[in-house]
Amino acid sequence: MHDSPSPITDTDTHCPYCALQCAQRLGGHPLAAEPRDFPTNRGGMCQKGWTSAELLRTPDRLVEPLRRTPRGLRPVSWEEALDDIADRSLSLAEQHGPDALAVFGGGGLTNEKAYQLGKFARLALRTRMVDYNGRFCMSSAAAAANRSLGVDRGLPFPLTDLRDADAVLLLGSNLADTMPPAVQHLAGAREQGGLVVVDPRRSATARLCDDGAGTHLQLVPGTDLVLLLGLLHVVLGEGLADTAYLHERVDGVEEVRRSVASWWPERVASVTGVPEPQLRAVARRLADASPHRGGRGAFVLTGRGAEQHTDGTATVSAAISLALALGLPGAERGGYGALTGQGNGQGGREHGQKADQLPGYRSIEDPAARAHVAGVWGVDPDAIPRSGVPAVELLARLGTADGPRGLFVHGSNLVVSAPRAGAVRERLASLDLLVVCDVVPSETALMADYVLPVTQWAEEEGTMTSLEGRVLRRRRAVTAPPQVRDELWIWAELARRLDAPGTWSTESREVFDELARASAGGRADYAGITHDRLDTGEALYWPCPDPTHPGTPRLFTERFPTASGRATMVPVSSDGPDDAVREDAPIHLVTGRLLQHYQSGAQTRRVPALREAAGEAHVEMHPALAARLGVDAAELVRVTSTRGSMVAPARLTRDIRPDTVFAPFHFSGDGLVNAVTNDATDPVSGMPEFKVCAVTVERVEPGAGVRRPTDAPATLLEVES
Ligand SMILES: Nc1nc2c(c(=O)[nH]1)N[C@H]1C(S)=C(S)[C@@H](COP(=O)(O)OP(=O)(O)OC[C@H]3O[C@@H](n4cnc5c(=O)[nH]c(N)nc54)[C@H](O)[C@@H]3O)O[C@H]1N2
Ligand SMILES: Nc1nc2c(c(=O)[nH]1)N[C@H]1C(S)=C(S)[C@@H](COP(=O)(O)OP(=O)(O)OC[C@H]3O[C@@H](n4cnc5c(=O)[nH]c(N)nc54)[C@H](O)[C@@H]3O)O[C@H]1N2
Ligand code: SF4
Ligand SMILES: [Mo]
Repeated sequence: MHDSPSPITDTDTHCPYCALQCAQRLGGHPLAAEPRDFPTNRGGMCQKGWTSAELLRTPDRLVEPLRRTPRGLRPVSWEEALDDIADRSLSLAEQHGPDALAVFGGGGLTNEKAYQLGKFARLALRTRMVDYNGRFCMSSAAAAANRSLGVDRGLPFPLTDLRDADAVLLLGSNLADTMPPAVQHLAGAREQGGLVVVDPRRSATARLCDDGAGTHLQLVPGTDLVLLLGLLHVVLGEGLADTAYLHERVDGVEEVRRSVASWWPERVASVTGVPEPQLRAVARRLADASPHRGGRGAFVLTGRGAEQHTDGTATVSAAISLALALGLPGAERGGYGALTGQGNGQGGREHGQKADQLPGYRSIEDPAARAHVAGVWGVDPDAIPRSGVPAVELLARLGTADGPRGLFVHGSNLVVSAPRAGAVRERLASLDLLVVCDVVPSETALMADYVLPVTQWAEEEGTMTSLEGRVLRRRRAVTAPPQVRDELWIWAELARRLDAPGTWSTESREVFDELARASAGGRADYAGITHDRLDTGEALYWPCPDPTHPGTPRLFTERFPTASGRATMVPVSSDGPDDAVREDAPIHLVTGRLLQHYQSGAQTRRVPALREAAGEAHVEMHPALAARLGVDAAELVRVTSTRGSMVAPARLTRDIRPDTVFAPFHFSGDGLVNAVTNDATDPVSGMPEFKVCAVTVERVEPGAGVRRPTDAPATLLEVES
C-alpha cells in the first residue's frame, strides 16, 4: 500500500485511456477528475474517465523494482536491477547476436516515450526485433490508408466535421461504448435518418439507429469486405459516383469497377445476410448525402470490428474506395476515417516503435530516411538496424532456436490481449530474460524476471496524439511514489550501461524537441510543435512543419500526399475468415469491448466502481441458440476452438445473431477469450484475426470442477504464495 497521492495543484490534462483523449481537470481532495470542455468531448467523459483518479490509489500499485527469486518476485534496488538487466542483455547479444533481444511497446505511451523506445531498441539493444500492440489495433487501417491515400492519419479531419453530415457509415465500431462522448457528433446524421451501423450485434451503437435515426446492418461476422464490394457495385453500377472527382483525383477506378462487377446485391445478400433492398438503400443514402449530389456530407468510418480480420487491409481498402467513389476524401464535409483506439494509438504509430519504421512515419528501409534520422541521433546510418517482424510473428519466435531470448515489455499486457494467448504464455515462459515495465502487477508482469515500476499518466509530462491527429499535452498532477521511475530515465540508465551511442535525455520536453527534429520532412511532421506552443495555444494537428505553421486540421483538400498527388483505389477480393465456421465448429465467436473496461483490464479491473459494474467475463448469446444448447441464463458455458477454451456465464440477449456468440477480452483466468482466438494474420498488415473464429459452445455441467471466473485482479500474493 502506498500513500494517497497529493495533487501539486489543479491540473488540466487528458484522460489516461482511449484515443478520444477527453479533456479533464485533476484536482481536489481526494484527487478527482472532472471533464473540461474540448471539441472532441465537449464537456463529456465516460465512466472510465470519471473514475480515472482511482488509478492513482490502486492498493497493489507497483512501488519498487522486483526481481524473480525462487520464492517469487522480491524487491531489489534499482542499481542492482539495472546492472543485472544490462549484463544479461549484453551476454545474450554476445552469445546469440543482437536480435536475441526484443522490445514490445504500446500505443498508450506518450509520443516522447514511443520515440525513445524505438531509439533504445535500435541504438542501445541494436536489435531489429521491436514492435508494439498497435499491430493488434491500427495496422490494417494504417496499411490501407498509406497505400490508397498516401498517409495514415486516422481521422484526416476534425471529429466535429461529422456533426452536420447527412450520413455516417460506421463499420465495426461500437463507439457508444468505446468513446461515449463521441456519440454527440452523430446527431446530424441521426436527425436525417442517415446513421448506418454495421455490426453482427445490435450494440449500443446499433441501437442509436432506432426510431428512424438510421439503419443497422446485422451482417454475418467477417463479411464486411463483401458488403463493401456490394456497396461499391451499386454506387458504380447505378451511376451514383462522383465522376468528376474520380477523373481529377483518383487512379485505379476501372480496375475496381471490374473487380466489383460480379458482386451483385443478391450474391452479397447470400454471403452477408444483408437483404438486397437494404444494401441498395444504404448505397443511395450515402450517395445522396455526398456533396456532389447536393448533400450536406457523408463519412465512412471503420472500427476494429471491420479491421481485425485476415482481410482487414482489403476491407479498409474497399471502404476507402467507397469513400473515393463518392468524392468524399478532401471534400469540405466528408471523408474516410479509422477510429483510432488507444490513448496515443496515433502518435504511437508514428515515431518508431513499429518494426519497419523510423520517427516521422518514415520507412526504416528508405536510405534517405535512415540518413536523416541517423543525423539527428548522431550515428552512422549503418548503425540503425533494418526492419524486424510484426508483433504476432515476434511473439511466436520468442525463445525458439533462432528467436529472441530476452524481451522488454513497455505498455502491454500480452498474456491477456494477444491472440492465442496460451501459446503466448508458453513463449514468454521460455525466455531467458523478461523485463516488464508497468504501473501494476499485470498478468504479464507476474511472469517477468524483472518488474520495473514506472510513472503513469498523471505523474508524468508529455504529449499524446489523439484520434484526430491532434497533439495534446499530458501534464503531471501528482508526484509518483519515491521509488517509481519515468521510462525515459530507465532507458537512459540502461543505454549508459549498454554503452549506447547518442544522447539520452530524461526530460520529456527535450525528448519532444529531438522527436520534432527527427520527424521533420516525414509524413507525420511535428517539426513546428513544442511543449511551449501546446501550452500557450491550441492543440495542433500534424503535419506542422515549422514554428509559424498553424497545423493541418484537414488533409487532402488540394492533393493527396502521394508522388502523383492522386489517390489510388486498390482492387481487393474476399476469401472470408481464416478459421471459418464448419460442421464441427458451427458458431462464430466475435470479441470486443465493454463500456467499463479498458483493454486487458490491467487498469480498470483495479477501479472499484468499474469492477462492480462489470466484474467478470460473460458470453453473449441469443435465446434461440441457448435453447438449442440447453443453456439457461447465467449458467456457465465453455467456448472452444482448435486453440483453446474459456468458461464464463451465458448472458442471453436478442441483440446478437443466433449463429454468433460474443465475449469481451478484458478478463483473465477462465474468462480469457484470447485463449480461444486465432493468431492468423493479415498478409499486408500483420493484424491478427481477433474478431472472428469458429467455436463450439457447450453448457458446463454444474459441479464439473470448473473454477468460476473471478473479477479479482492478479496480485503479487498469488505468485508469492
Ligand atoms: N470501453 C472501452 N473503450 C475503448 C477501449 C476499451 O478497451 N474499452 N479500447 C480502445 C481501443 S484500443 C480501441 S482499438 C477501440 C475499439 O473500439 P471499437 O472498434 O468500437 O471496439 P470493439 O468492441 O473491439 O469492436 C466494435 C464492434 O465490432 C463488432 N464486430 C465483431 N465482429 C465484427 C465483424 O466481423 N464485422 C463488423 N462490422 N463488426 C464486428 C463487435 O460486435 C463490436 O460491437 O476502443 C477504444 N476505446
Ligand atoms: N480478443 C481480442 N483481443 C484484443 C482486441 C480485441 O478486440 N479482441 N483488441 C486488441 C487491441 S485493439 C489492443 S489496442 C490491444 C490492447 O491490449 P494491451 O496491449 O494489453 O493494452 P493494455 O491492457 O492497455 O495494457 C497496457 C499495460 O501497460 C500499463 N501501462 C499504462 N501506462 C503505462 C506506461 O506509461 N508505461 C508502461 N510501461 N506501462 C504502462 C498498463 O497498466 C497495462 O498493464 O488488445 C488487443 N486484443
Ligand atoms: S471516452 Fe475515452 S478519453 Fe473519454 S473519458 Fe472515456 S475512456 Fe477517457
Ligand atoms: Mo486498440
